[in-house]
Amino acid sequence: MRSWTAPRVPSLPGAGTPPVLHDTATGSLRSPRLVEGTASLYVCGITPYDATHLGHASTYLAFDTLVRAWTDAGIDVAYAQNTTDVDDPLLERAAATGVDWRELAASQTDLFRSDMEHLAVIPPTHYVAVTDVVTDVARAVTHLLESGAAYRVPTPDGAVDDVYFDVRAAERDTSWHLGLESRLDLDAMTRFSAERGGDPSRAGKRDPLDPLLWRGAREGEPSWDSPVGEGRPGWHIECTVIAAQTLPAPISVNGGGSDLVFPHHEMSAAHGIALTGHRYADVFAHTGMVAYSGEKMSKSLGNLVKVSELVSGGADPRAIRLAVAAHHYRSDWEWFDDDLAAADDRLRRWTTWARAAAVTPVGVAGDSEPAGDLPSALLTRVRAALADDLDTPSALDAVDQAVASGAPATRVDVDAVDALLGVDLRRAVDDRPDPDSMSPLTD
Ligand code: 5CA
Ligand code: ZN
Repeated sequence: MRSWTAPRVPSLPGAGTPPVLHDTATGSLRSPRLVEGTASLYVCGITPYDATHLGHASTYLAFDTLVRAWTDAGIDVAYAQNTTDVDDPLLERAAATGVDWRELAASQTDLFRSDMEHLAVIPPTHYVAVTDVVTDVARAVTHLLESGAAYRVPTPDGAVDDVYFDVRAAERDTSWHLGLESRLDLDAMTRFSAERGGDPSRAGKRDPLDPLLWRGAREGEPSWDSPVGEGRPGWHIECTVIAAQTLPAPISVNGGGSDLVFPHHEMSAAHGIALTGHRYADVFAHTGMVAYSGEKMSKSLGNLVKVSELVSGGADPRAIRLAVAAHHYRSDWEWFDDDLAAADDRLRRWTTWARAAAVTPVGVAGDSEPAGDLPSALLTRVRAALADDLDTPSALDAVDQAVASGAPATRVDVDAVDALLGVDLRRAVDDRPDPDSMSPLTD
């Protein structure tokens, strides 16, 4: 599936340090392992039934910062992201609004692409829709049935079978165990399973926590003919299959919001080991939850601040990016409406400062280094902040201090803010790109 247009990323003198990241599975800071010099990243994508809100944006901006830091450290990055374009909440929204579910998914995915372009997010190498891998998921489910890691559960009327993953069999036959990734106790797992798409009380399961792998066809629901029978994929297996198809195992970093710690990433990891025999991911990284009006911002609650609405209301996307970067990616935080004005102030101060920099043509990543440039003190500070578990608040402080020092910006300073923080200071604040002149989405 097409992703979106990449922003221009200036190359910087010298090289950054690859970041250490907090790993949920060990509770410690770790340096993600690379495979043959390449860092691989899988980030769980949107379920496209409503527009990108600031919670999603903050998750994708955090991993964009990781991609930028890796690239600056001279590391090749392979990045995959899915879009859950067939799932219960999407189907429910489509039914409630009388829109075809495919059209709803396509239009919201398009809006997400344009939000990501506005926010200067580097696109994934592989952007994969679940509806494009249904047969591959069915084959994986067949494999799990054959190896004894999965079993069929008929619906109460016996009309169709669903297929479930057998967590106890996986614990017996692989190096995975419940809690390996989430480090939660059984009570918490059961609660989260019920709250986050699981069905611990479904009759006929071997264990309440066994997750759905394949949902047999129901009247009025989309379904595909497949080796495992007519139906559609369960949630966790979609990410396992897409990651296995696009990235080497183990993935260097498996990422998403902290609402995915359990069951989603625990079960993706279990499916991965059961399918490939390899550990699923080296580091499991999770972003904090963004709240609004006192509660987690979520499509199901409807307390959303949408990126597209902020932008169409006149917000400078760079200010949105700065407002998000003012929070550490791991903290839970609440969006307040005046956050944007504060970020806009900061952006104005920074662009005024940047005007002093020599505005000569800049190199882009892959070009040879601009001759004669050395890392500036600011670049060194920003690199050090990001190397320390993507500490964007400290990086913003470093820029604030450089701006306040009275010393003029150098070209390297301006490039550093652009390449590492995704904020291009060469454009004045009121110099908005004409939305109609934005480059078209490419394959
Ligand atoms: N399609 C699945 C993942 S396979 C999904 O969770 N979709 S989502 O649209 O609900 O969320 C997309 C991404 O945004 C996920 O990584 C999720 O963890 C993250 N996310 C959702 N809500 C918030 C929030 N309020 N704050 C921060 N991140 C969030
Ligand atoms: Zn996922």
